[in-house]
Amino acid sequence: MAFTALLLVGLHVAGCSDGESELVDAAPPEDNYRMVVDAYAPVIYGNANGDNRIDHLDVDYVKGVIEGINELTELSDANYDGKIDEADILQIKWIISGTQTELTLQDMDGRPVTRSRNQ
Ligand SMILES: [Ca+2]
Ligand SMILES: [Ca+2]
Repeated sequence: MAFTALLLVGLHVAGCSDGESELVDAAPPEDNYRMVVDAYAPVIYGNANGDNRIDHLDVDYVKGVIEGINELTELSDANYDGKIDEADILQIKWIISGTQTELTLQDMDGRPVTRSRNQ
């Protein structure tokens, strides 16, 4: 990941140094970097809306799932107990504040792995 990011920075510098950038039609380097970051972002249960951030929007999203307004997503089950309820909202709030005791995320093969805080 670090190598890819460095490569993108290198391309950006090379594109600007001659004044006539040949990368004009390509996506801006910031967007490329964002794509790289997103591709390597860990998949964490609690990122209910799937935007690679865990914040208050996920709390709102899970509330919507419970109320039947939002589509159920796999990552809405923040505590990975197979049901979506208030405990998932609590877990997301704990993740946001950094006080969660357990965190479930997907490994590189997409398998859920639950880690306790002390691991
Ligand atoms: Ca999110
Ligand atoms: Ca749950």
